[in-house]
Amino acid sequence: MERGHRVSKELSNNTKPLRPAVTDRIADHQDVLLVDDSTFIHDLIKRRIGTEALTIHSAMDGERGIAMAESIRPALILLDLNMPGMDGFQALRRLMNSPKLSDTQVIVISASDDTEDKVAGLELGACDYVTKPFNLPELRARMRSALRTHELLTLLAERAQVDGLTGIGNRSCFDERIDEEVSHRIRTDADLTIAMCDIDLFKQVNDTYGHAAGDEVIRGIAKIFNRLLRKSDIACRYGGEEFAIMLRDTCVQRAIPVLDRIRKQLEQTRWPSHPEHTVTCSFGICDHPSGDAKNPTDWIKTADEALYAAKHAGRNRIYVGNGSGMQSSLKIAS
Ligand code: GH3
Ligand code: MG
Ligand code: MG
Repeated sequence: MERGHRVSKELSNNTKPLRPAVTDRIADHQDVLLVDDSTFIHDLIKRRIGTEALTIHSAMDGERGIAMAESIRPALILLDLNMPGMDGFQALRRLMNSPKLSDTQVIVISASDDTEDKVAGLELGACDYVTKPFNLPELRARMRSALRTHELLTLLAERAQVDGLTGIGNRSCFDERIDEEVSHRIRTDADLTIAMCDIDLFKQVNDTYGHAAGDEVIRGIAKIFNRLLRKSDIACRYGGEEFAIMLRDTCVQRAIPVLDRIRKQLEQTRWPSHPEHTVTCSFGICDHPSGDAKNPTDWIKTADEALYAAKHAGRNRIYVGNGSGMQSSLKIAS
């Protein structure tokens, strides 16, 4: 509530408060980028609209505006149409095509009252069009509306990456993060360990104690990951009873004891619905992928093959797969 009220107050003194559900989500601080060749407009907007909660960044032309937008990733861009060099329409087209700016809202601000310009701006993807000279309360209200849309899009994107049962990341989250981490590793030669983890004989838990008891185990394992992994590590629910784990800046030799602590913790966990029935997990670690080290799919494939070998060898153990295939996997623990 607090945060939203602050933004709504900052943006407008006498407009209606935001709806509560949205209000709760308005971020503490928002970045707005103004792209305009007039220093007068920059002064006016900075003085009358910029606040502690709303930082106004300035770019004087389209080219610079695009570069700043991609580095700041503002919630909102106020974009002039008539600028020397690249005009506002060209800039708008480029901003709309930038994957980094998919949630960024753009309001065109232009002296042109021409319907064709308005239609073109909106059709290119601007969320609004305000004519100059603008009325400040009206501009504030329109900015507030655009910032609310940005907030909702961000919230939707976040929710789409969270697993509903456990609250940890889902498959889509993992797929995105592994792409980033594998590229980072290639660029910097940083250590990276990828592991897959699958609950052993989980079907028995569901069949014997019911689906709700099975769900409790899945949730419990996610909590163990949260507790025993570092903040920088990423554990996601990869599918049904399978988890994928990324240990950043961690070589396999360091990752093994971490995962083994999780394995042992699970072995010792007593579940409220079936204290007599222990649940275990098998782990497969990718040391070096057997295929292309640049390809995240090959990292997962190698970890999966190691997991399969761990299952085959009797479950509740950790296997490591490397470029030479499964024959060279080490049995780490059982
Ligand atoms: P293994 O050790 O070989 O992995 O045996 P398993 O029994 O764990 O493997 P199997 O693939 O035969 O069964 C997995 C079970 O996991 C079947 C499926 O119903 C259950 N499962 C998948 N997702 C969920 C879920 O969200 N909740 C519950 N309760 N069960 C789930
Ligand atoms: Mg299983
Ligand atoms: Mg399975």
